[in-house]
Amino acid sequence: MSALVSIPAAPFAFPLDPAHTALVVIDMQRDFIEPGGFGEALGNDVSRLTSIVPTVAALLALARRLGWPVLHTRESHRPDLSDCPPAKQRRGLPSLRIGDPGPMGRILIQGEPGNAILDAVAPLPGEWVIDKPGKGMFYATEVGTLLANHGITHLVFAGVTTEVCVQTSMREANDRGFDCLLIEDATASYFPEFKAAAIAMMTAQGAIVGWSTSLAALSEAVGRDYAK
Ligand code: C5J
Repeated sequence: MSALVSIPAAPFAFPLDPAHTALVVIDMQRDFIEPGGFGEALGNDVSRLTSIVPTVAALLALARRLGWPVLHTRESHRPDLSDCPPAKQRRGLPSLRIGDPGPMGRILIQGEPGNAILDAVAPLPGEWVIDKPGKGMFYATEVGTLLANHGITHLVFAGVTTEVCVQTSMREANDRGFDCLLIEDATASYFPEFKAAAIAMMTAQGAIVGWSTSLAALSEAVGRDYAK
């Protein structure tokens, strides 16, 4: 372990190990976030998701400046749906299911326009991009091996949606022994009450799943103690 940086956070200061930290950006995909995509077609108000894009971009810039590895995920399936359990495919609106033609190509299918990450927060060459068939980033992916091979012990989380893929991924990471910090203003839900509840649940009972803080608090602490 290298020198820890104390990040003001809830429920108490997060002990960041900057030399062993990666930024995880969950599912910043056009279909979830852009007006006219799958998320909006399901009846969701996407403005809550679009509003975090500048903050996620600023967080990415910070991580890149600090030299942290960056891992981007996409919720996506193979075109033949062989990695999509029938139980998952049956969910949602009967007229808009995974694999069906949607407003931006086939819904949640790899390579379709809607499945792409937004240009404003797009991966740079060399960053890790993981296609995940589940809500959690460890299920049926190489994420565990990748993080272990790079000695990562601490994860900073951003992305959408807070209570679905972000929370599931954070819980999976917590069970695997990672210390997890969620950046509150770099994550969003279609339902503000679900975002608040997810953060409350994860940080309760002495950080039972992990910690949360703001981008400003993270930025100021690493700027002061680490990134001189
Ligand atoms: C959802 C996600 N909400 N990325 N996916 O279905 O959270």
